[in-house]
Amino acid sequence: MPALRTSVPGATRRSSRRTVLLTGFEPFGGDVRNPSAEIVAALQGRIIRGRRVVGVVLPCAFTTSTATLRRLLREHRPELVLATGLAGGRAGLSVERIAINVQDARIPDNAGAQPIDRPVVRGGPAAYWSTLPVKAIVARLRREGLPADVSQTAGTFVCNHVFYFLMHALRRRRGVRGGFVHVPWLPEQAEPGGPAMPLATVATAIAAAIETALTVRRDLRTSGGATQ
Ligand code: PCA
Repeated sequence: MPALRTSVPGATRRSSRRTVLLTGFEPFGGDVRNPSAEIVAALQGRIIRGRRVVGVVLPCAFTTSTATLRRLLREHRPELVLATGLAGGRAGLSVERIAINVQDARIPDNAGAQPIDRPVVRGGPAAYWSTLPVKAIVARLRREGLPADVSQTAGTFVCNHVFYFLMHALRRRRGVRGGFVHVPWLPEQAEPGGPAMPLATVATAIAAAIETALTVRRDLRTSGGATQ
């Protein structure tokens, strides 16, 4: 683990790389709840390995989500950023491997925007890798009995948009890690018997993911691939 910096030029002591920024999203697409917003509330202020979690719920809108994220990065200068969102229908946690430079919205966002085949960042690379140890996170969650997989796509809606923007923003901030985890529906939202995970379980999993990202420098070389 690199030595913690105790001061950052222009930053206050409070914000000197002792912060984990955790984001979730407000409900969207007609849902009244979004578990990712509730995780943020559950973990707000939690101390994990000496770092304080700052939790923020982002608007589920292309323009304002990333404007908010840009401001948060400047304000908090976090050492780690974990963005989360809902992927209804998935049975476990999806630790996202890659963000792609496209917006292709199947439904309008909460501001009514529905971009089709537009870049997140004009002229940006096609994709960015997560800089989290994705396989170590999956392994840790599974060890704790929590269903989790490496996911090869975060979609093309607002979650992928925020994920790509985040990795673009962090591309030159050495030592600052970032990534994205999709979470399942809450049992109250899912079809009876359908894939879902209780809020307390998801919050435990996200805290474990943060801890792993703070402590595991080199990712595992285990299979996390998919045949389709
Ligand atoms: N899930 C959506 C956007 C907000 C959220 O929680 C997505 O996967 O893009």
